[in-house]
Amino acid sequence: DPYSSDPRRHPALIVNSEKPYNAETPPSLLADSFVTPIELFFVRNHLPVPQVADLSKHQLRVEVQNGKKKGAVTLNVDDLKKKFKPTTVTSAVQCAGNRRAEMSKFKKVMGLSWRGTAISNAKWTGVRLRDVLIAAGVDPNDDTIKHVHFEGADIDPNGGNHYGASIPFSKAMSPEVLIAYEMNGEPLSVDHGYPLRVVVPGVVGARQVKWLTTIRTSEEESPSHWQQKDYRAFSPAYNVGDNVDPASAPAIQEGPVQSAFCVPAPGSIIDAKATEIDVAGYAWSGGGRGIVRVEVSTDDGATWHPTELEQAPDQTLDNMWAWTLWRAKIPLPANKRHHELVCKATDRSYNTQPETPAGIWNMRGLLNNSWHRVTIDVK
Ligand code: MTE
Ligand code: MO
Repeated sequence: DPYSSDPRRHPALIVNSEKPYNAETPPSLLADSFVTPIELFFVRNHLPVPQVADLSKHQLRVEVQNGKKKGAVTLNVDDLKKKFKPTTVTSAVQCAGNRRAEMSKFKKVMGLSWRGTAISNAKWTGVRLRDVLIAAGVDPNDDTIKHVHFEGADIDPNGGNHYGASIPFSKAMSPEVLIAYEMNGEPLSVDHGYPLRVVVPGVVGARQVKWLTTIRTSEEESPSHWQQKDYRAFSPAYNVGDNVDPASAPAIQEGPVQSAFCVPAPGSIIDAKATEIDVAGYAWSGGGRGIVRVEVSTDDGATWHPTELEQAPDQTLDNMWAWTLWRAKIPLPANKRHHELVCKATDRSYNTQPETPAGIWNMRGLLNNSWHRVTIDVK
């Protein structure tokens, strides 16, 4: 069993699949802390967790081009720590498949049935990818380099391929992109990429390669299955089972504006005399676009209530890599047996969430950012 050496996990995690291990954070715990505790951080593994036993033996190979000249350097974790300046960035990781279950309820899609908490927020420490690329010989102005590839140590027991992904060169050279060795001040945990992972703030989880072994500059995107075939949101014109040309949709990088409730839990029961309810949740947008507001409605969007936002104190609306937590006490309409609460966020570009999945539906169930709804009962 290639999964027999997988690490132990926190029993509170909501498991979606055991082999490979995929689990999300219980919503009520997620909204409790701005920085998600390591053991409660959601886990998305496509393959068995690789064995990276000895830290001193883990090698990172950096293959670069400079014009037509090719070169490579090999660094271990100590080299990274000694040769480059450490940097810390608070950044949320969201799986592009977060909230797929709701999209599938609208109309069936393929993929793991994530509810609303395939997202977490951590304080990542490492070295800038930019510094490592430059030290390896990359000219920041080299316009023959278009993409930077990453490869993980995890390997498909059937096909023999490693997990891999790429990001555009311009993003790779941005100062927020890290080769991280710590999360929340501790060494990365095994599930989150020990000893090294790429952290690409503002971009979907799929590009933030864990158990990093190789970095490579290129004129092309990564040849990896997950870059070429998966993690593309196709047109709603294509249904499950259709033969769709992967080239008809680009590989997802930045995600759209998102928000969801963590509190109340769906199906909660409140007292008939209650006139208000506590609500809380998260919001995030891709590309570092800060959240400017989150609103909640109890009448399907006819009227809206503001919420209070908690944001990273060291980040601005134009560089907001961390998520936003939001909370409020919302007045409840009287004489109802059920309430349906709705939330939506607006980002720094004034993008907001679509009301339903109808226009964004795609066969893979990716990037569902429709208004999040939670129903509660009155007793
Ligand atoms: N990196 C490797 N090596 N293998 C993987 O399966 N999954 C990706 C990404 N990096 C993956 C990976 C996906 S799809 C997501 S959403 C994030 O890791 C999840 O990060 P987490 O498990 O630390 O929450
Ligand atoms: Mo993902």
